[in-house]
Amino acid sequence: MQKAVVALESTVISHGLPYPRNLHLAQEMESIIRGLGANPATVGVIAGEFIAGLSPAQIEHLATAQNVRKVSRRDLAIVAARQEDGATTVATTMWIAQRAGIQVFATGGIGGIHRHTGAGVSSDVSADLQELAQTGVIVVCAGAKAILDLPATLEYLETHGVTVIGYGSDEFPAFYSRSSGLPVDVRCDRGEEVAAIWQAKRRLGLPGGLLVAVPVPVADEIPGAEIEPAIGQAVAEAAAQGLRSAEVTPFLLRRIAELTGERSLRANLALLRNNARVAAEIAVALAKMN
Ligand code: PSU
Ligand code: MN
Repeated sequence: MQKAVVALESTVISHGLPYPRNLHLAQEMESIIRGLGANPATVGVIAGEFIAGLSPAQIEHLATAQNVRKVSRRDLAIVAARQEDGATTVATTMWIAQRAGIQVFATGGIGGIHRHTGAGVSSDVSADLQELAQTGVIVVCAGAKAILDLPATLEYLETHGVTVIGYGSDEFPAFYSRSSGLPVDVRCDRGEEVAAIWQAKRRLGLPGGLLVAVPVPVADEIPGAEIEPAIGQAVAEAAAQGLRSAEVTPFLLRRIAELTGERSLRANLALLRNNARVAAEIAVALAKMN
């Protein structure tokens, strides 16, 4: 039997959570995965080298170092040529995981299409979406934050042939909240069901990833109506400051955490741990089938 492996991203460590919670969480996700019989492989860039399976010291470095570049697809060649360190997003973690032969990846929230603040449709579309369309990795997340335009994000995934699975859920979850009012394509309640859909997709020769959306645990949920004022304020501030490109998402995440305090941090940590568990279940089921 081939060994089950779960990839983990590092942008959430360097840019998504405050120190020292980021470091503890990264260590905890690895130990949850080990406890379920799979190997964790935290992904990142060290001195220009793409690594799937960072050492504890390398994880600590990315958790503490200042000014670590957030590496999306467009940044891969820059950090490689300049031998820089980097924290990988969902897009680049998928790309590196696939090169390393890893099929399952646990994260918190994926990037998506941002809400538009002025006239027209937002042109801020995360590279995560395009990566899901072309790179063959199962991504386990808690949906996407409602800082994004969730209907537009799901339309994009549909257009590009990305199957969206609700894990124990008929709805696409909205990160802090368990529901968004938007349906998923199919519901699965066990890792084996996800593994079967993945195997069928591969057998059919369909390219791209699979998105598995797991609602935040009930005890840590923040209902949409409670989180929405903070989201609205953060989105308005980002627009007023004229933020663009890679700085938008980290700004929104930090402002919402500031505006909602310890509670949003607790929800964020709880859903990351939960996603590590679900990803390990899927990876173990997949290893048994192979
Ligand atoms: N959403 C979250 N937490 C995160 C991110 C998104 O709730 O930490 C990070 C992930 O690494 C994701 C990236 O891949 O932000 C998306 O950034 P952008 O919107 O700039 O593509
Ligand atoms: Mn963006």
